[in-house]
Amino acid sequence: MNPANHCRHSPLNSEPLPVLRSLDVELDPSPYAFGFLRDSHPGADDSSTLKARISEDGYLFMRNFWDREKVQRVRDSLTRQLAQLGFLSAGSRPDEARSNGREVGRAMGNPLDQHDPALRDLLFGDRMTSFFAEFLGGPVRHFDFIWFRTKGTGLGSPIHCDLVYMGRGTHQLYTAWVPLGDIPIDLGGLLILEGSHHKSHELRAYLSRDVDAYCENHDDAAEFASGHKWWDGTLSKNPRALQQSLGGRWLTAREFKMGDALIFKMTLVHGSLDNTTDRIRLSTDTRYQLANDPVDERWVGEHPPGHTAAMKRGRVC
Ligand SMILES: O=C(O)CCC(=O)C(=O)O
Ligand SMILES: [Fe+2]
Repeated sequence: MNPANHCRHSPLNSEPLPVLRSLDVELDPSPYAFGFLRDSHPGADDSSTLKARISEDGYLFMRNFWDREKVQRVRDSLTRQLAQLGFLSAGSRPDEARSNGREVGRAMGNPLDQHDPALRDLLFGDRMTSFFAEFLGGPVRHFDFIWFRTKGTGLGSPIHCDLVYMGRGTHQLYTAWVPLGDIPIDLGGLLILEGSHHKSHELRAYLSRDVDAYCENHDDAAEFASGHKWWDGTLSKNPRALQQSLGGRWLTAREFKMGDALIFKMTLVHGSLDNTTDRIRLSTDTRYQLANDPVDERWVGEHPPGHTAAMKRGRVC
């Protein structure tokens, strides 16, 4: 590698940034194409300030939303599971989450325990529920399904908006992305495309889709209905080209910390940075809405059906 190419100086901050890639595509580090998330301050800010902030930014980045110790207990439980299930490098400390190269699995079919009490208490306990009750102005409910991200060395998540996976109930639904460990930039944290929640008109064809819907009058309808074929919800395979065409900067944090929470809207474009370390990036994402609003049936109940065949919907198109 050319050493001159290895690090770039971001004009936004004097610390050098490594070359950043998402989906193996090098991001443009210039100040009009890349930057950092801005902090919000729940507690200091009232709910009307937070509402104004989320309509402006599409997200709320809340540092120290929980005590580190509370999140550490969840991490301990999950890294213990990863060790027991044989995903960690022999002789390493579980807390390092050092991968032995075996892939843990994507959000669907991830082997970590959805019912872990410490995890559920963190994500669905009083702190989170009262935050959303205040923010949304009424009693709230959450989706029961928890999306685990256990990403070892390699590519980040596909670029997408959450709406295409969970838009069958209210669209006044929010994602909470929660780092379960400190996530320095080389471990591949979340990437958000600035201002993209204001681009719903440009993205209308994409946003009107549903990953479990298919055209029943097409030749391959039976394969879609059974789940043998599917559209995976990807908006773009090229984050650099998308940023150029849609505008806004790709935003992330130099380091997400245990205790932070990032809350964002269904129509905000996001993905994640590639993980260039040998450690597993651990995080979850979960969803919250007003309890009285309609809910997407795929994600609630004791065993949420998710993207199973029973949830496929055919229509003439
Ligand atoms: O953590 C990731 O890589 C993706 C997370 C995500 O898509 C989400 O929080 O909605
Ligand atoms: Fe997402």
